[in-house]
Amino acid sequence: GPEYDIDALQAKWLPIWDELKPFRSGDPDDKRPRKYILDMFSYPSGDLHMGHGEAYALADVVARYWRQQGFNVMHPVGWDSFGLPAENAAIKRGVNPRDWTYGNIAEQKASMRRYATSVDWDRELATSDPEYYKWNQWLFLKLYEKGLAYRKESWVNWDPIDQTVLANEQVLPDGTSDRSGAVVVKKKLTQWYFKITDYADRLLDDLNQLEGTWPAKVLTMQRNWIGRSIGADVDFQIEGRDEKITVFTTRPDTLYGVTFMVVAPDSELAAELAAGSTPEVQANFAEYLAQAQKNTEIERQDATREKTGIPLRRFAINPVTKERIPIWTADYVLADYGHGAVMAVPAHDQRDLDFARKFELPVVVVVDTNAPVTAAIPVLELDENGQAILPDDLPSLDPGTTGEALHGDGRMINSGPLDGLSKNNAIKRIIEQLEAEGVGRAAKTYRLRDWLISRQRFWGTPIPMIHGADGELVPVPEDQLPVVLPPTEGLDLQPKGQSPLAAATDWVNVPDPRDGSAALRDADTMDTFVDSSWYFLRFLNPQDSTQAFDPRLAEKWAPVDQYVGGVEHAILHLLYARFITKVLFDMGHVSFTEPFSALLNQGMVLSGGSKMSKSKGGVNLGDVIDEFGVDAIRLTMVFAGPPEDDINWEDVSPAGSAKFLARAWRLSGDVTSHKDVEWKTGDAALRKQTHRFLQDAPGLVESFKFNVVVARLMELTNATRKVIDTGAGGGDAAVREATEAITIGLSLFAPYTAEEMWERLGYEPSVAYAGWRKADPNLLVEDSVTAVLQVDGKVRGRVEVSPKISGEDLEKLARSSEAVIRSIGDREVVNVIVRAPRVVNIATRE
Ligand code: ANZ
Repeated sequence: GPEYDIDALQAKWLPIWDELKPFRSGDPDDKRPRKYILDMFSYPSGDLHMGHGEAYALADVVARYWRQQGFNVMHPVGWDSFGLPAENAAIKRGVNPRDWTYGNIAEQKASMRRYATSVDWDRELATSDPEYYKWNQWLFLKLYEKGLAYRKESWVNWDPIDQTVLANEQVLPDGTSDRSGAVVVKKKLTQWYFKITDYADRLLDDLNQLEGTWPAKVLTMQRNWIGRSIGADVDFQIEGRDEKITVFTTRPDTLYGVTFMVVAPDSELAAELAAGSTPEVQANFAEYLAQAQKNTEIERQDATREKTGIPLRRFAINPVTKERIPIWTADYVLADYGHGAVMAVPAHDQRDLDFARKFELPVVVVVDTNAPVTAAIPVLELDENGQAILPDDLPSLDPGTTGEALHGDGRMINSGPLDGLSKNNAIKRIIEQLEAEGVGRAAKTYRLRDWLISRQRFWGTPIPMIHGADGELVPVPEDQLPVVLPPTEGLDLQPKGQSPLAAATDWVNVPDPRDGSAALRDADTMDTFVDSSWYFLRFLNPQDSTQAFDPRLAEKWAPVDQYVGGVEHAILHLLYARFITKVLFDMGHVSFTEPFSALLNQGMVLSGGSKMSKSKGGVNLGDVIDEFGVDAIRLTMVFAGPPEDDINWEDVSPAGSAKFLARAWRLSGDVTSHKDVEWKTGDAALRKQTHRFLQDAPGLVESFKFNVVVARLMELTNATRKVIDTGAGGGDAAVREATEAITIGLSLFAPYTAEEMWERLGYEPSVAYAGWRKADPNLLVEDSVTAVLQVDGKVRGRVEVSPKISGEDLEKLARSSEAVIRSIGDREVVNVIVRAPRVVNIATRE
């Protein structure tokens, strides 16, 4: 017979699907329930790689599954096509970033089409199209109107290789840029920010809604990133300065133990305090600041690093003890956390203690951590006088000597009115006192910083603002959007700390919208994370030139039911998309507050234990597809294990997948019975196995156990083959039934093979329209057991029941048995003993 030829199938079916468009989702009259299934869109920096291959195969199972279950599925695709790689390639190779980007999109698109994910190509979009980025500009203006977009001068993360600022999120834990690998330094610049910190509480609290549908790991990462701390702000009077210094502390209970104060060297406060001090301090300070700025934030927070710092020879007054305490500056205090200053409590904070020991500052214990706070302490032994024998290994309460700060709970000491209280009660009491005296208040602080969105680069969305000659900022009027990027010709794209757009004279010089006078465009472009913060809404009507998205369509389709993508986006992208969604909610544009109801993070495809990438080499997706075919690769991706696990390419067998597909395909050629076969006949065991598969597969898919579904398909294929070869042959109705179930199941993973099988079984394309087959409950009954029904110990009947029958059901059966009813007669039932599934005994009396 004919051979299984995947290349031929690929060539045959792709144009037919193009014609049929079975994955369109836009019909407004479609009455089916809806599902929105989305993969994180791709950055077109080259052809698709193995990671795309995995993510797209997984998301496509979900999309195809819900379609089979009778849903109208939206599964769009697009390109996250602005960003540095295009610009860097342009600089390195002299190509136009536009040509480079759109060339890559064409390449990826061809590969993706061949990969046959069930996407609605009519919804394709690219963020670098003016039709798209116009709406980024609209969004920017809306945020600006609400006071959520603002400019400020501040220390920013500066990538000295790419010559651009980076968001905190783009600085890796080792202090290097996630883009260029350069060691990130600090630079003072005026930049645009989005006020995400206004949303910190909601971004944190709403994570609870995602519990169970987002990976726990991602929820934790988001929570830590937002990093809410609860405590108090305390005001300290400064000698020789009118304004007080406010510090944030999580431990206001330790206020009586404050022995000095520390301000961040790179804070304005430090500069001011130093300036008002001696010339010697001023000189030392300048030197220390320069030193401190060489360190990354990560280094500064490293608890094991030797503490450094200098005294500012200025003094503060402790608001409760009225003691005069020295003010120091040290780089372990960060300028942009809390208020950039700390009240140092060396007895109870390890950083403060390390610092105090190094510079010989006093240590005052204010919490007796040996004093029990609750009754839940070990029972002490008593001596002959009835006195408790204290263990002699109680920890020392002298951190100044031991070097170990006392972190635990205990009873307050040396703390005036707080003495004897537990930590939590002391916190409550002291906050009341501070508030009453007007020198402090309950407060929260977050790790989250405002989102720095401006970039001094070319290939991004121009910021739609104009700088008037009078220094005023004027928004570009909405009817003048989009502000389209100028041509690159004649522009020097080489990074230099200022946007290359500033040199596009014709573009940058504009009339002031207020009076037509000479003005300048803002030359910065937006962080590409702005582009991806709302793209899921643009997919709903990507061609709409009148609005960013249609609120009525958003009402229908959004939020996204299932989002699929890599864990590398666990913080940045997801946080920004959540933020923008809440902003749109507050403006009344959407009625939901979370963009992605469920999230699946696929694992990575590894080669030799490390992530495959263009630079590190490894297996190329196009090559393995050429060798084994699309279906075998897709099947291999889902069969390798649970989706969230990494795949070691050495451990999987695309050749094995191809062999299985050929086996399944061969079944469809061996089925000789007709479509209008008498379904209720044929090999009984095979029918049971088929219906067990139809019953179990949906639950398995919905819990992402795709690999188990594939294993079950393999078993069913083997069983069907056995019946053909040794039993009734291909004419058996059960063989057709099984093969059809296999085809429909396989269409989730191997679309070309399944489509061809469907045709060979005598159906019109496409198998995507086939729908899932319902299992026949009669074929799901397991082998039965005989239960004995007794009355007063005498057997009165027997029934066949499921081995899984509940005691309650068995008792009901017994009580409804005619023989049992007759035997009970008019006697009273006093006791029923049920031992499911074997026996029921009913005891009676007269
Ligand atoms: C006094 C104190 C006593 C503190 C004590 C802790 C323990 P988290 O939990 O991370 O929010 N702090 C405040 N601002 C800081 C800054 N800009 N740079 C470095 N450290 C800063 O940490 C809050 C604690 O970190 C605050 O509470 C403060 O030290 C310090 F037994 O105040 B604590």
